[in-house]
Amino acid sequence: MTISHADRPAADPDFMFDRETETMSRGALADLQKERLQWSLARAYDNVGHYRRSFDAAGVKPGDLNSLADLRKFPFSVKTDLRDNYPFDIFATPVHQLARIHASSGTTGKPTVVGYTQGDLDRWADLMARSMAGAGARPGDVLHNAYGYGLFTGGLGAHAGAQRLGCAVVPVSGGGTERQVNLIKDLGPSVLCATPSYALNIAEVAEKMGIDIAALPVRRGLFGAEPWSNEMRTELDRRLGLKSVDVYGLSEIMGPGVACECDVARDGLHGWEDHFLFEVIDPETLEPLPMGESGELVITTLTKEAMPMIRYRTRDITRLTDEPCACGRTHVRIMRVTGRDDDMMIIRGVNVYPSQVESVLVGLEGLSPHYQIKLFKDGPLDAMAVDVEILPDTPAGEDDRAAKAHEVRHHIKSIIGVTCKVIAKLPGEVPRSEGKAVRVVDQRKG
Ligand code: DLL
Repeated sequence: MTISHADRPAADPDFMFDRETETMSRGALADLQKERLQWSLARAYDNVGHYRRSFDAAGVKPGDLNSLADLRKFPFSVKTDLRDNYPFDIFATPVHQLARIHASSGTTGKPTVVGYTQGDLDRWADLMARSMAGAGARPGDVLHNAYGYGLFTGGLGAHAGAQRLGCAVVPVSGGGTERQVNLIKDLGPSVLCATPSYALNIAEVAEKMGIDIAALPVRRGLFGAEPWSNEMRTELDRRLGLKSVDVYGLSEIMGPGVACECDVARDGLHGWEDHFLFEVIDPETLEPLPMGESGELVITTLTKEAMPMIRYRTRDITRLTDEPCACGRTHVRIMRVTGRDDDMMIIRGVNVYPSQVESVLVGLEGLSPHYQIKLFKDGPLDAMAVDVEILPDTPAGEDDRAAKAHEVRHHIKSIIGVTCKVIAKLPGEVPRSEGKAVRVVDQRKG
């Protein structure tokens, strides 16, 4: 059977899920933020022992907030606050009033547990629908959701948003990639949701199966949950024949849909300021940085009932811009998250993020976009080795690969300024991702 979308009404290119809020004046947004911030601070202080103690220790009370700038008087919160209050003590709602609980996988130590009231879930679905519409999804679209379902917020978060927008969701989750490709061929989704690394895996498996996804109806990719570069975007757009859009979020704050690019500009992710307040701080001095300067993103929730987060340090490195956007949305843009400050490697005195290495590798002639970084000790110093992979139809002899490795090493040195080891592997030898890619393997211990 061939897929026909001919009976579908033409989609409105200017559609917004919530135009009134998305284009609200900056003044009206600030008024709304102040009112909601006062509510959120009071909710946290009155219901969560952790906030009561930390506000008291800092000598501040919710009533001290007279302007948005007064938020600076309030203490930060960090991930260990969730672990220290495991599992439910950071909640402002009794457990029997919760509607959902998610958790991080917790490979090290205790998982981080996050909770939602029904109202929180409704607002999350609205914000994800808003994000998806901004990215170019429309009511009536078939949406293939390859974010993992389960404790990870990606699958269920995207699912609820797509349903709220009026899409038909294919809840496929991650893995079983050949089956995913067949479903994409047979069901003809117009939107694909996945991590960028899994989207790349889908593209590769489809090519091996002789299926040209670029020739199918899929026209938008909503990719996020991990750092990715503009070079990777170009690669995914080309191989999947779609326009890929960056979506950001974190479980502690909500899940996916905290911010999303619009498909008009694809230049920074609109952070939904009616529900979150964004700051960027210097991670060393903890001082707020002026608009436009790069630092650590700090987020305060304005409407979360179950788990208000006050000045939460995300560890994500980015910058904000309030320059007007071509799409007409007024909400501040969070520029592409280059990485987390705990992902930053210091190699012979040079600070390097995995996504910088990705920018250099993706698109180099004869190389596939798959890579993995290994950190090891070279005497007392940290050193970096990069596994890259040659394309199937390139010369694969030992000398050929050594020459390729040498060339890549030279590019990394001249662009990032760091000396590293490069190993050119055979096609398929670098591990493929089914969710968040493992970009760095730390071999420094043992
Ligand atoms: O990854 C939520 C999500 C699901 C976002 C699906 C987008 C799409 P966590 O598992 O709690 O939640 O991981 C959050 O992932 O602090 C960032 O370090 C990273 N991250 C998320 N989105 C992006 C992105 C989900 N677009 C952590 N670019 C965050 C770069 C991202 N990093």
